[in-house]
Amino acid sequence: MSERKHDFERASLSKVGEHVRTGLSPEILGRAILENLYYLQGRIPRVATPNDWYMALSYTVRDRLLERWIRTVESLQHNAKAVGYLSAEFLMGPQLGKNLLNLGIFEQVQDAAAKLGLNLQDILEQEEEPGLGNGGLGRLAACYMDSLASLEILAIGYGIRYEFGIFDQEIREGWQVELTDKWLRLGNPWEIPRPEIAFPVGFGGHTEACFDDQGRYRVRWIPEHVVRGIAYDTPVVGYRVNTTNLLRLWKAEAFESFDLRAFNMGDYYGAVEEKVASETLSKVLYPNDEPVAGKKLRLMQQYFFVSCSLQDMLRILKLGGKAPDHFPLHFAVQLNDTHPSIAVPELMRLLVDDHLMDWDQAWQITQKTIAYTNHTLLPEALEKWPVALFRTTLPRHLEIIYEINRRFLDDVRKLYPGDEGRAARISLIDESGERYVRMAHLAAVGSHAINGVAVLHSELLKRNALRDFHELYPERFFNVTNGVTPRRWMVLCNAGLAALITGKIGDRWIKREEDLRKIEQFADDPQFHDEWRRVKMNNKTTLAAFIKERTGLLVDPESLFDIQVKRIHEYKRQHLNVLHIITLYRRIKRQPGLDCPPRTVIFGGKAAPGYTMAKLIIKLINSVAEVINNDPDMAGRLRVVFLPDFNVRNGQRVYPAADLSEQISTAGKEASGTGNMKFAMNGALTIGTLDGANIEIREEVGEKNFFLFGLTAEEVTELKSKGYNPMDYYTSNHELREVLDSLRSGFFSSGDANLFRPLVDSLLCHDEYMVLADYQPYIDCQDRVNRAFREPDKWARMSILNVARIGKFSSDRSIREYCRKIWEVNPVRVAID
Ligand code: NBG
Repeated sequence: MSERKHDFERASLSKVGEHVRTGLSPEILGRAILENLYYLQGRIPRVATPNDWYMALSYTVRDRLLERWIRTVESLQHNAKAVGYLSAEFLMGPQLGKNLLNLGIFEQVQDAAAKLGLNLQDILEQEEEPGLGNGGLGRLAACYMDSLASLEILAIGYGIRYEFGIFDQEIREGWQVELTDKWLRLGNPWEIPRPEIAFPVGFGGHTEACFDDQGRYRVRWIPEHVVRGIAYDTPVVGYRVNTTNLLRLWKAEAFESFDLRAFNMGDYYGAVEEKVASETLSKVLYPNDEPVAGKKLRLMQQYFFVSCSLQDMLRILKLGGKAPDHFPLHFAVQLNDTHPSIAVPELMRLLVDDHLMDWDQAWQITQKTIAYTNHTLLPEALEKWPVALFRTTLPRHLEIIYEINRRFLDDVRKLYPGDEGRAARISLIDESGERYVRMAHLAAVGSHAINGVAVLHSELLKRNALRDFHELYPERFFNVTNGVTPRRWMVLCNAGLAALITGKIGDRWIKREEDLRKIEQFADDPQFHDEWRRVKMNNKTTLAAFIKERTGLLVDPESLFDIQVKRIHEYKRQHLNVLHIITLYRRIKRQPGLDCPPRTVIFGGKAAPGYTMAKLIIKLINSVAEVINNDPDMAGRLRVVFLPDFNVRNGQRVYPAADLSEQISTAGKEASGTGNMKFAMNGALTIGTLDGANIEIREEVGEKNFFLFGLTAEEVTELKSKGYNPMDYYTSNHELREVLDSLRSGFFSSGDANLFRPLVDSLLCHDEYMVLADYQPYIDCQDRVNRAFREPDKWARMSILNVARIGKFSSDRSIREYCRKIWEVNPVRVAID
């Protein structure tokens, strides 16, 4: 009936021409914007605010996504196999520009806006980006959503609709100050709330065992309280295809608007408190880089979104008339790190307790369905939850975990009789002191596939963190090197470069990354060099203006833009970069005629609020900047900038303007990195260590086109085991000693000799990340950079070759690998009649 009505509407509409909700001509778009302004914002143009226009335009674009979206969801319900991507973070970035690009209506909308006297660029600026992630991991999930849709793979991204995303960063007197991110304040035109798609999620309470009337052993969980997860859906349209997938984020609400029982007893406020407590669940994103302590709310968040998501997949299965044992035929569930690994016992619980399936069958289904991606080797970041906390929060899940573990350890002991050391190491429960549930082990047992995110990382995973698992199940281990979407990270953020490339080789490269190779033939073409440099200069000029606006500092676009943007962390070694800056500063002071190109060193990145050392590194950068930028001897030679509030939007301004990309983590510590790929895609040359995906980038672009320095991962381990003494480097390296002494003397802190003491002491006493060992090789490598920058043709050639050979790092390639190696899903063409 509703189908017929739909058809009727279409037929009648086609007679009158374009529909105001779907038409794509500038005239119709313009009319649609005005209608939405009036009917959805309740405004007329004369009094409309910039946000009103942004909302009106966004609804206009969303209207144009809806038919594609509805058709895609239909395909899902017809049981084509889909990916369920479970991630506690989705760092989606601004949506409007990306949707215009993927729909192919950028120009039309620009025209329509112009006819209304509006500037599209200003409207784009208006959007508050959904910062529902910390950094690489969350942004990876967003790039994967873009590629999944663009490759016509059906997928649902499942996560949490945090009311407050990652904090906004301000710099006051050189220190980071965190401000709450109120991204929903002015409304979010992209999401559609689905109050009827809601699931109960229990917490606490106890379990009761019994035998049912057929004599089967059953367990009932009686939770102490129950919250409700409501779906909020955002469409994710692929590039120039119909496929429009779902990003389904869960918001927590109280189960009833208020507890009637409490209300009747006169405890109105008690009932409201319950409501408030339930809603706290999806209030705020936890910043990472803090030791994963027993934060109960965080565990509750993880269980909350995982339970809703699995219940939702079971619902979709049922809609298609399929029994729960069809789960792995219709969904490939990917765990983005261990944050969603509670999915293993939760799927078991749903199948065994709710659907009355027997254990063995449920276990088979669980393992066939789930796969796990590891994103870090840092021991302090490997999640573990105190057993005691688990017992009070998720008592039934703890029982299930114990049962999984009992069976698992039985198998292990059969294979390695008498090897109790191994059993203790591999157990899901860490019993060496206070007892903990090891979430990575839980994810590994419950999955049919385990992967790292770059070749080196996957190897180290097998060799160290999951060694025992690898010995047991070598066939479960894979590597899928990360990638980033060229739509956002080239076409959208670097229109000049994209136009230049497309002018030479056509635009197929936007979907077929291997096509980029075709620009290699222009690597020695002087005219192409000129155009290439002109694009870069334009981007640098734009960034310079932005730096002026945000920091008040004037920087010269002719200087070498040397950029490090990423989370602030000791292993990423922003402080090594600072040691180079101070070295350069001292050299120029000592020898004013020193021949080196002018440099602007730019930093950006947030520090976790509880990570004192990272915050001190931000202060250090700003203090050094203060001295250098105010020293007349440095004019035209050296500038240092800390660009506050690095996020997706600012990233789009930064990557296209870089000459040099700093990827200088201690080898073996950065799982992959993805900023490294974004820089290279935009023609920056990398100075980097053999870490994460740097290794593969260097392999692809050619070692001559990459500035390599530093210890290898093996050398790091070896040096550590031999006994690393940072003091040796301090005493034997005169220049390094002076640099560190200048920090200790208070020279960069207005005479306060104590300010940077914790940092210098940590370098001299432990130097966990081997900054001092890599200091001299880094400085020497920077000298090579200086020499190369002096030869513009050589530099342009290297830059062109970086872009021409970077195709591998498109997230389309990563997603194709996941589809083939792990998910066994195929593209489905979504038809629109
Ligand atoms: C991060 C790694 C990065 C990697 C991204 C995406 C976590 C836990 N890990 O190196 O540090 O690029 O994940 O895989 O955020």
